[in-house]
Amino acid sequence: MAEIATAAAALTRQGVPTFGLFIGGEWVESTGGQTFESRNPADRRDLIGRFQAGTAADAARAIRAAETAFPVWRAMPAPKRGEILYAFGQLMAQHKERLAQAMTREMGKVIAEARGDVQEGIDIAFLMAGEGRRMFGDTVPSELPDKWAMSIRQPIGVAGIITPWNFPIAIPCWKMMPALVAGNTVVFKPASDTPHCATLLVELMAEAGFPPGTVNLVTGSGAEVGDAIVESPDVAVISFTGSSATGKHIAERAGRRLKRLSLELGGKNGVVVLADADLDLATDGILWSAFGTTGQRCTACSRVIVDRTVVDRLLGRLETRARALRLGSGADPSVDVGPLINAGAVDKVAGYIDIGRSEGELIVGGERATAGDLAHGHFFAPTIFSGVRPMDRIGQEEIFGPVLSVIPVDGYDAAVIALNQTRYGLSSSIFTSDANAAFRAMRDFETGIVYINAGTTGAETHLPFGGWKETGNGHREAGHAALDTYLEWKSIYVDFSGKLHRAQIATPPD
Ligand code: UN1
Repeated sequence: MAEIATAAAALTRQGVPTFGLFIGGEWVESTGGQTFESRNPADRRDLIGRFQAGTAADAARAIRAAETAFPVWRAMPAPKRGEILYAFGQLMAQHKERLAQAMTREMGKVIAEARGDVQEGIDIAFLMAGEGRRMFGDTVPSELPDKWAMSIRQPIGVAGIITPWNFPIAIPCWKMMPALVAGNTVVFKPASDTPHCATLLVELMAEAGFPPGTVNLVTGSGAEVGDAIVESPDVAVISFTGSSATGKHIAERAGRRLKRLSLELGGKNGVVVLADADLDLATDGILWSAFGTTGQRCTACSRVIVDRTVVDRLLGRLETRARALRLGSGADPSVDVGPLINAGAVDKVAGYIDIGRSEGELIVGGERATAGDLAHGHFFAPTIFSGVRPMDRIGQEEIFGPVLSVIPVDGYDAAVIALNQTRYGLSSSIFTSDANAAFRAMRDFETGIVYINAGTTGAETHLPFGGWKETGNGHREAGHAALDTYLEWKSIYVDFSGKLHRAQIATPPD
């Protein structure tokens, strides 16, 4: 295919595009000589290409290249670094359709959502380009006469960027853009389900003018490449988005080295529907956030906590609309729900259906979708359980698929307790026409993101993104808050009195 006959695919063998690692500005083979395949989850017969199964030695090479590039990159004025980010944003905008098509083919999300994913990458590139002209420190009065006090922010060093497959363009950009504008250099390890998206992204970064070694790409497994990045004493900061289990594994290793670490992990996001809600609007918001991206968003709604007096009316609407959703290849613009990412994801969702049958009542879905061409992909019917109790497993555990649990409660106070009764805290929402209830929710919901009269997805890149409790470890992506992960503070005191000044102790007499 013409669109993948690119620099990265220069290693093509026997007609199958074979993509390289990107180290020190060059596309190279892994020292281990092994490759792995990437296939279309909507049709497993469609082979996208072969990718390098990177090794710990490849990671070490990439880290060395990033270390070598660091002094020059950090010395470039931040506004100039920002100009390269801006050029990269423009290139992404120019290639938006090509990137979106490649994403739908490799990851499966429907094409309109893939375009949105690329757009989030463009948005953060432009936002962070502007941060190159801000990156504020503080200038404050000193407590002593003839003394200047200020703080500035400086890059940390090499950033290890480990990303998931569900937002294969947006999330790498959320992490790499702030890391780079801050003056760090990057070693990027993408998920093994979406190496092609990562490769296309890095190709555009090279074209935009990021100097050799500033951005390095190492595809391969978490156990081999990811661990090597996390364990390396030469990587100063790690940013990871993915499962809680992997997050804990990384946190233990990074913690032993006192390494800075930003984690974005699981979610069990809930929508509260009060008795006075607009039920048609609530239905739209719930369906979009539960079954969009086939439920494979950190922000996906997987619990509806609804006032018992309206549960039947809401369920009726949800059931009718869920039955009408069209499954298929996301490349077809009339399709609503694409495939799950891989066979493991299908097995995991199927396992939760068995659990759900014993805990609640299955209203719709509950099985693999295999009719016609769907048999070639990883499809699962949108599923709704009713009568779920807050502490049931399907009401507590992250499923990361198209499975929605409906939990009836009595009134606002019971809804808040149910909503907060989870170890996660990423996103939440409330549908109500009562302004007082909306303001209570803004105060009471224990999540990093709260929506009023909208579903749980749709975060914009200029506000902080991240979760409370076990969803993360207190850091945020997006917004200027993202810079906190990638910058060190330096406080500077300039004494122009010509005398010894002793802070917190009286100034000596003249
Ligand atoms: C994620 O699933 O990790 O708010 C990111 C949203 C998107 C980002 C989701 N803007 O759903």
